[in-house]
Amino acid sequence: MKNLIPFAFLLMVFQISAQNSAPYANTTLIHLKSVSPALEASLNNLEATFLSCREHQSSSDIIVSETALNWLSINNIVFETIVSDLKEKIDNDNAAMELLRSQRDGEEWYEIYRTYDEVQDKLVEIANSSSIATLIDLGDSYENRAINGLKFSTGGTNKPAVFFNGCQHAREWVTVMATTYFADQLAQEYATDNFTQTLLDIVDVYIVPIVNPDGYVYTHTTDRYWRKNRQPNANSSCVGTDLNRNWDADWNGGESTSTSECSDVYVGTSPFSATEANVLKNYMEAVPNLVGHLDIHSYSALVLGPWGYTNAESPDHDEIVSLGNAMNDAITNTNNYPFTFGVGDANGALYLASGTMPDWSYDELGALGYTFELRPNSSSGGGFELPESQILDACAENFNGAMEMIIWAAGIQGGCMDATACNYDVNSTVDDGSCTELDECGDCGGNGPNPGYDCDGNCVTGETLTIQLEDSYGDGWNGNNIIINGSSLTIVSGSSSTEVLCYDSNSCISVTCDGGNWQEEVSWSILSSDGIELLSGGAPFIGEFGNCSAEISGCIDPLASNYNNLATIDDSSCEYSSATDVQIINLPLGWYIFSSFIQPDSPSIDSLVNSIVDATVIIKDAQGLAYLPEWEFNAIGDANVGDAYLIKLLSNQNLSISGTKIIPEEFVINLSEGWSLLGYLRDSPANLVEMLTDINEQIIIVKTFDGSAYLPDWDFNGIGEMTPGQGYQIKLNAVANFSYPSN
Ligand code: 0X9
Ligand code: ZN
Repeated sequence: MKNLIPFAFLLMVFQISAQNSAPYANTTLIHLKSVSPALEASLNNLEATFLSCREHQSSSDIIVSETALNWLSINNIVFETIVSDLKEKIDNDNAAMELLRSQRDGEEWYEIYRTYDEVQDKLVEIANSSSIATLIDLGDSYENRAINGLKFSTGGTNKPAVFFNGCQHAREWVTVMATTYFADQLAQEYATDNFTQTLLDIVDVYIVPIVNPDGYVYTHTTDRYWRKNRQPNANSSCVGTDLNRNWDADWNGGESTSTSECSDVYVGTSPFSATEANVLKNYMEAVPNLVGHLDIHSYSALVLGPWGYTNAESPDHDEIVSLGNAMNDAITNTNNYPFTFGVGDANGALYLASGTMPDWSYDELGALGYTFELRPNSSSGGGFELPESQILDACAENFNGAMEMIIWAAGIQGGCMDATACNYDVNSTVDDGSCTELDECGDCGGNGPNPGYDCDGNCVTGETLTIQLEDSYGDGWNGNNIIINGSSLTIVSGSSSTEVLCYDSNSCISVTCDGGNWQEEVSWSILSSDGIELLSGGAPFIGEFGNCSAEISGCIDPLASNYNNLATIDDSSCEYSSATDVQIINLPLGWYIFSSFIQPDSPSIDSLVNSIVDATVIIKDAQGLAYLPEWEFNAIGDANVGDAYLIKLLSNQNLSISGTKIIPEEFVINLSEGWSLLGYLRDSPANLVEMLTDINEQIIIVKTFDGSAYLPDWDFNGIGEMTPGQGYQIKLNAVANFSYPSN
């Protein structure tokens, strides 16, 4: 696998990953506000998978079959639908991920979820580029995959050591990214940052991103929500042990455990009966002077300290709370994404669990053993499928939290040691680079007054608005936020809240409200300083108020004789003096795939996009040849009829193409085996399956720029209609040619 060239590898990933949705055909992801043990038992009988985590029992995210869904409705049990067709959601996520992969050259490693093989390669790369990181091989998984990691050490013996691992649970993909990022960043900071050098001179650090490689691979190939390892069980057709129930600390103690082989929390036949738990145990026992351990999971946004199996206080309670709070604050302060720290069941935020890894590392090795539950905080934030756009934020949060454990292990007090700085800390023993200055309002490290206010908190521009927030159920806004010109407000708990904001009445104020569960309970209104209601609504909501210029409709094509330069939306009224045919293509900000039904008068790609050149970053053809306006570099040459092109723009644009309209039925499109970019040559939308019926046998997949896919083998058309102006990525198993039907 390792030696395959990247492109072939990339295609393979998609072929296999398309099937990890199969177990979720005809299932729905729902959210229940309260789950009694009786209800949990009934749902389990009707096929339900609890995605567990935060607030289990008092509220839960559950994958249910159609039968279970009907049963809930018949019994009048109130639930919220998060994803109505889970299989389609996984398919769409896979297609979107694949599109990201095909558009990027791999340099943005942490912006795409990575496979086991990619992580293995990355660990080697980090080891090769760092003077203090060595690749460690802890042992093999049940299916004989290597469990690898990195050891950071500057030499010496019996130094305090800390151990970090991700992915005991296969489906928790972001933990693999976050632990790999942690290792990568640590290596880079060691090379450049004095404070990190000081830390790593004192402490040895072990990082193992994937401790359950078989399960992780299985979530890519076969079942996106697999949790356990892949070890068969005697006398049962059900596979796998929950690694985080297989450790010898209150093993099989009954807190979120099961002795049923089919359960997601199956404890195994004895402590360390799971190959991977045993490999980890042997390795960790041999690390001298292990003082800290962090087991990284998702999702719930929590920091958890020992014990996990009981609410009784541990012998080192005070120290555990102090480090736990330090890690929790470091995470939360990274991006203001709130985490919660707790021990035991964290005051009901989670549940107790017997036989977990951090309880074992604390109990047996005397290392302070913690669990992180990374982003998101709930299923409505993506659950185990944290959007790829948030991977880097999650990685940065985890990095700052984990660094606190290294700082604690080093036994130093990091802080600002410059006596002239406003945050000078007399107690610090090492300067951590945090020294800062007073801002114009006299706040140490502040950013000056909030927009619209002076340093005393007076509203200096425009008016003071009153925002009234209500929740009809009385339990807060459940993750929803109203964002008014960038200021985010919510009700944390209870039924109402009143806030004030300062705004400039000469401007246009944008308002959105979204992001959480139970949106029908949400309402709000915005009042002017003299009590007049300016806007009101619920969730979801997108709108604006204030001085927002109305949209003007008209002809927006500069080539037309009746071009209206004030118009913002096209009303199809454009008239052209000559017999020239024109197509206006609406191109969105970011990446898009476009094509045209016009044979352009001037076909070279640079003259084609001349009117939008300032907003164009790059255009690529199917061969990867590029046009880069900034460099005046055009490797594409002329645009070909029937082809489509990838384009990246800095803002929305209307591209006008003039020339001669193509007669679709007279134009033969030749497609090669493998990937191509296919244009659409008709002037009105039509069903994709009907358009491509002549080459259906050869099609493996067709995709759009936004990740929708047509998969003939699965009889799945997530694209629907082909649209004029759009282009499509298409993969064929053999060469083929065809023509579109007539307009
Ligand atoms: O159940 C688990 O193993 C962990 N949660 S997850 O959703 N990632 O599976 C939590 C285990 C730690 N629990 C406590 N410390 N209470
Ligand atoms: Zn987990």
